[in-house]
Amino acid sequence: MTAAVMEHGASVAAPALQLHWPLAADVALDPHDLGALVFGAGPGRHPAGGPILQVMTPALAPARPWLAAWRSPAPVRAGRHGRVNYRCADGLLFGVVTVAEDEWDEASTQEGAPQHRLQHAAELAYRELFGTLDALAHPHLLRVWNYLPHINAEEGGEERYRQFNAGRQAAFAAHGRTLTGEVPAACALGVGGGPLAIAFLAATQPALAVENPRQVAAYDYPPEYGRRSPTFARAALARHGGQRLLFVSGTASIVGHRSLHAGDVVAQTRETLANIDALLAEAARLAPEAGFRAGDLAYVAYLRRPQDLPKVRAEVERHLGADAAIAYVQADVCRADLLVEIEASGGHPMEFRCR
Ligand code: 3EB
Repeated sequence: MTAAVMEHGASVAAPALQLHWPLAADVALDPHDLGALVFGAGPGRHPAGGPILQVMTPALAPARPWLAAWRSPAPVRAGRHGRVNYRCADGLLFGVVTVAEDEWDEASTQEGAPQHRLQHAAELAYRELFGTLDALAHPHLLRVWNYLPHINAEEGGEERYRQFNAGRQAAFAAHGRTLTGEVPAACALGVGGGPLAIAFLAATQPALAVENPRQVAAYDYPPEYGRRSPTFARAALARHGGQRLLFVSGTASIVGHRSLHAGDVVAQTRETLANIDALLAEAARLAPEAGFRAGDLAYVAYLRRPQDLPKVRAEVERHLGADAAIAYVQADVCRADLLVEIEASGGHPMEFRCR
């Protein structure tokens, strides 16, 4: 097992947000952790104490359960608001909300068919999320991790990812939030079961949304991808004390608004990495002093087919080097023709103990 600790910038003003990736011998938070996502742990392991999102996906590399924990050296305050379990410190708030699809919400606008259960669950989850941000005065949503059971399945005549988009957008609108422009970075992956599971990072200070010049903004996708557009930006650039943080959304083999290289996981991986490079160039244009470099980011790669791991890994290592901080998990991507999605974050110290 190797551990790499990378400091970005010689004089990062404390307190700085950090990312820790321990193997999950026990699924628990450090007292300084804001919260975590845990990948690859079985459904029987119920994490206790604090906002830990259990992502119901097999871990491919490392092939053991691991945590992505966001840590702040500042004193952490923990709490619950409605369905949201959260911790906050020094202007940042990490929260987790899950909604089982058999729950019903009277406050939902209930547009769409009643059998669109994931739409209602998404609207409820995001209403809870925004209610928490409003109540705790952390209005700026930076990054959202969305995990949807059976994302590509049809229900009530519509793909479940599309239902999710409708419910998410309805909640943004209900809370008076913009549907374009300054929207959060996000990812949306399909998992094998469990509730709709969402983790998020919000702040007292605003971030800057970053779009990819190679891609149509997701909120401008044409209607062929669903009756409501996805509400996310390609990346979010945030300032936290002396840190410049970059959250790169889940990125796939999409150019313009079209999926490219159907069936070819190697070409899809290359296109995805080209998209991330274009986004980093755009971030460098907006924040020239931040100096985000592809080789310095922390990555998670989601593979639809576990057997693609050697091919994807070879492309990634050719592009980022063999020492890149990247973990691989199995998950379904939000379009049925996509085989891989890669997300990243940068600008924070990280400790990567996953090899
Ligand atoms: C895409 O670019 C691929 O619905 O929140 C990537 C990141 C994707 C976030 C979301 C979806 C989402 O459209 C899928």
